[in-house]
Amino acid sequence: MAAFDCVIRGGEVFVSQALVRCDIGIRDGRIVALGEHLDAGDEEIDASGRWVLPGGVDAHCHLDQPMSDGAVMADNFETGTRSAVCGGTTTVIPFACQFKGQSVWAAIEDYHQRASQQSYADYAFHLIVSDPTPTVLQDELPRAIAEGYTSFKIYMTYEDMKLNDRQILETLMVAKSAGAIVMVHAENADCIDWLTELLESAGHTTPEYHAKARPSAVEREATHRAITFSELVDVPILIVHVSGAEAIEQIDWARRRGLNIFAETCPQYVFLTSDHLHDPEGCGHKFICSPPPRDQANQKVVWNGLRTGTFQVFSSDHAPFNLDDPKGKALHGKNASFSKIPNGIPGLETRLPLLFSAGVTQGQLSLARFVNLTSTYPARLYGLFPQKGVIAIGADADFAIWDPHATWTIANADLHHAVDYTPYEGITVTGRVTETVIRGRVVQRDGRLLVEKGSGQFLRCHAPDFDLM
Ligand code: DUC
Ligand code: ZN
Ligand code: ZN
Repeated sequence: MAAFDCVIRGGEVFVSQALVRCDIGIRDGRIVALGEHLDAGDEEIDASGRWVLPGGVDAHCHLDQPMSDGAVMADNFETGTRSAVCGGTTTVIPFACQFKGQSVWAAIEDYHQRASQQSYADYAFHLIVSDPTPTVLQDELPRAIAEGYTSFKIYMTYEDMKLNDRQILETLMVAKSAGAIVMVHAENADCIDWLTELLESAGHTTPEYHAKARPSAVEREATHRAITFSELVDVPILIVHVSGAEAIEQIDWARRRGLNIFAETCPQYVFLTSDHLHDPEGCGHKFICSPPPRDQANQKVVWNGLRTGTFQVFSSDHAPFNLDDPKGKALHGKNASFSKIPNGIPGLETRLPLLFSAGVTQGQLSLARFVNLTSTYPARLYGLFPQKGVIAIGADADFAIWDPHATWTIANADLHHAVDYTPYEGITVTGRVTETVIRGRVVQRDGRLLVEKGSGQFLRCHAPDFDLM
């Protein structure tokens, strides 16, 4: 019998925050040896000339999420996670969304059915809390947290989701007492509604007005308010999809005051600008997401935040809607006002290569920062570490094996999601994940799936680790 089920040999492996040349011995899906000249495995993977990094953890993506307006996401768990693993992501954390009037457990059960036997990647769930009734607060959430759903997202905007200030405070209290992390979508709903009405009544309905209806000030105000609630309740929070300088200023200010505020940003805030919404060929709806992409000056500030530690998490916020689909971006017709276009863009497969290329290859980010932002810190914050997010003895054998020198051009035709476009079409990147390994099994090689759907496992999350720095 061979010493290992699998040995990954000859690569440069990311261990203890740096690349070292060593072999990896895997048994029963976990890393059991790191060293030179390991004995043979039943299976051998030759990683020479390549970098072996922890598999990516995409901690913010929407898959098969029912929408209250009737829109239908293009990706389910099969197609979304197929795309994720082909981009080097081995764990996804999508959302089980509670609709108003629904119990949290009904939402959790629904999402288990959607994911069961479908996923290529391992997966956990965040909850979306849209109806914090006394039963939800006193009974359902504490029980859900105890059973491994230790993070939930709340919204300060979107009619069907938003909580008022009192509800936010009460939800934060539950997170504090039961040991969860709350992710906050920070945009001021009334300001957006008011601006939208003004713009639409003046006849301004094309996609570029989406950004004008959701300017930085509405994000700044809500970010500040969320920080204030976190301070009052004395519980850490994470601000999701931070788009630019004004929200960053609030987050940095809060940290200087000693508050434990975490922050996430996404590819759309460093690779897109609001100019993309202004498309003379009428394709601006491709780029409608909230908060909207800002301008180049804001992109620079977000890059700076990625480099210097404002951000702990870099997620895709994959929210996939087809363009020419009456259930997708064209839900209300191709010429509908910006306010009627489903929000969200795809990005599960392109998240890692985009950041690797513009960050690591081009010298804007250290490799350690890249790995922390895309794998280790999300695993820690969301209670999956050290099973996920690290290459260490005892951790799951989840790897993205990179050719750091491969140069390629992103084309939707080559991606593995079920969405009919990518907002990153035509961008040339250097660095490509050639193989993805989950619990010791090669799940994709050069874009070819080697396992059946359903090989991904559900993960229960532990308490968040707030001690990242
Ligand atoms: N904004 C969100 O808050 N969620 C999904 C997509 C989007 O654009
Ligand atoms: Zn959001
Ligand atoms: Zn989202």
